[in-house]
Amino acid sequence: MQQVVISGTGVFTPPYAISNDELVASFNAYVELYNAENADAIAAGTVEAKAPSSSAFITAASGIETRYVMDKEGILDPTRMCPRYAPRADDVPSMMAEMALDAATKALDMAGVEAADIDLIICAASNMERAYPAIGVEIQQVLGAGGFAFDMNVACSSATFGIQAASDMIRAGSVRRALVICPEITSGHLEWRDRDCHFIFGDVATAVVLEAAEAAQKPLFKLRSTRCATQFSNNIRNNMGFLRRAHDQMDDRRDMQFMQNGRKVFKEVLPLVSHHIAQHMEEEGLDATALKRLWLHQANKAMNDYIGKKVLGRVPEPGEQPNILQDYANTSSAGSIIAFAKHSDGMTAGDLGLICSFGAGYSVGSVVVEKV
Ligand code: CO8
Repeated sequence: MQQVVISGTGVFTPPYAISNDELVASFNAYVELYNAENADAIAAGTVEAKAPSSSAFITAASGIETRYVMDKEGILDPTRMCPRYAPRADDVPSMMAEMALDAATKALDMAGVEAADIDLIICAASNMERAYPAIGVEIQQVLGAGGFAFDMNVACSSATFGIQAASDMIRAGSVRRALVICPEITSGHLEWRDRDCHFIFGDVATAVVLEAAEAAQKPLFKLRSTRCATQFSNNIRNNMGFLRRAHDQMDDRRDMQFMQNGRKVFKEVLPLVSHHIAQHMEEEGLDATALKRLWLHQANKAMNDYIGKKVLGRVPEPGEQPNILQDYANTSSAGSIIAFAKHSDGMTAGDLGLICSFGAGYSVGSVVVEKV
């Protein structure tokens, strides 16, 4: 069996940032317009008035302070409340491929690997810009990579599930070098008119280079082991799909965007993740207290504080469980990888760390790495 290493990471950060204050100002302007337009129905009790959002609530409930997006104007326009992306001709790279190219180039540079030497690309994300051809195959082409590529969607756990799939193939010898890329355009499937969730997500792309250890010039981390688990739940759901037309449902329905029961997710996912990590450690014969760094999924600061304490058996020291959600918000599958890419310095050879994602499905993925 081949030993697998991570030798490069890359993060593409979109050009526009939206602060909580900017987001709330536009949301509240939208609410005023909505309530004025529906004043009669609200008075008659047939339509519910919308309540305003607040920056103080967002920061306290989530830890999020700002987010990056691919378009700011459309999102902040109270008469629109969603990004505006011009359709692209078939011979122009898609948005996901463009974002992926930036993150992948950075990761390849770090690894000292040529695109042509990559023989597997997994485009792992919580939504694909189109049904087919696979975005991964397009990325393979714009990057100039060899081998083969495919798309996979396990929502927030797409990156860790992608890392497990790629590393299993490297171990088995069917590929030598892989890129797991997570281009997340969450702004396209977030309901910006819903105050319960309008603040949660941001856009980004991440890339990770995985190689057979004997082929790697600049190994950063050995991959010790991976574990994936799923358990069906409707508490995070998006019903947008190709059967819409057949269902005679072409209208602007709420369930065609991201929906969640945040409180239930909070309560149900925390024990699932804590148990998953404990079991992974036990099966590996590792004591979780030996973990020097936790790069957790970035959905909610309180969730991460809880998991960090549960795993280490104490409140993590500053830097042991780095968060990036204050700057990037929840970027679905990319969150734990941004934390890993930006906060893996200061570790010494032999130090262990854990990348862990969790989210819709439900899904949980964990990756134990050892600093080279
Ligand atoms: N401003 C002011 N008040 C608000 C707002 C707001 N924006 N929103 C809600 N409130 C009010 C509520 O109405 C409620 O009022 P009341 O008590 O009078 O009823 C009060 O604040 C408390 O509301 P909540 O109970 O909902 O607040 P919470 O403390 O639970 O915080 C969170 C809400 C932050 C959403 C929290 O529940 C949470 O983080 N839950 C976990 C979420 C999570 O991890 N989800 C995973 C989703 S990510 C994923 O799986 C990927 C999916 C694919 C990507 C999709 C991309 C678009």
